[in-house]
Amino acid sequence: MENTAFIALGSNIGNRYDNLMSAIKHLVDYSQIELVNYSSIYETDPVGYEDQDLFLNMVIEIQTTFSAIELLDVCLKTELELGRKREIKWGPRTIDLDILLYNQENIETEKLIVPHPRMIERAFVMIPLLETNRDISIPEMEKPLAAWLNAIPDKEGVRIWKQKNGEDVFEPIES
Ligand code: GSY
Repeated sequence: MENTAFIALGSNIGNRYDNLMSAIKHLVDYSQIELVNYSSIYETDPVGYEDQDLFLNMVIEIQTTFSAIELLDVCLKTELELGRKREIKWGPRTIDLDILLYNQENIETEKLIVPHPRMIERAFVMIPLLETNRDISIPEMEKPLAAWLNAIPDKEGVRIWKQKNGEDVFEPIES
């Protein structure tokens, strides 16, 4: 499959772990999507609207034959199928799927901006993203992503919850 994309997942309603795993299963049910790598799961303090429950966040790397816009539609459909209702902006959510990177492309349409415009400010995105690939870079940015992470202030709000390769191993899809 010719395209590589990184997707951030977050959940802070219901069984947060099941929501993350179900979202990944929904995505890989499409023959056009293959899971290549995934981060550990982190428990994170809410950013933006702070009076809400803690999130679980992670990042996955996929390969896909979908275009970026098709992938966005699949992500939105998955959010809806898992019961997400868009109510309060920045508020609690069953599942949130954000396309962070799509190849090394800069995409700017009404529906989708890639690289995700707020990703480099968010420790809950950058820490799992860099776990999947330490050398990752963003199109047209001189510094590697790891250098941006150093500048983010709220890293203590992101704590490991389930380590990918620890004793408490998890696998989103059975191999
Ligand atoms: O942008 C994703 C939804 N979201 C999150 C999140 O996933 N994690 C944390 N820690 N805070 C958040 N605020 C929003 S909005």
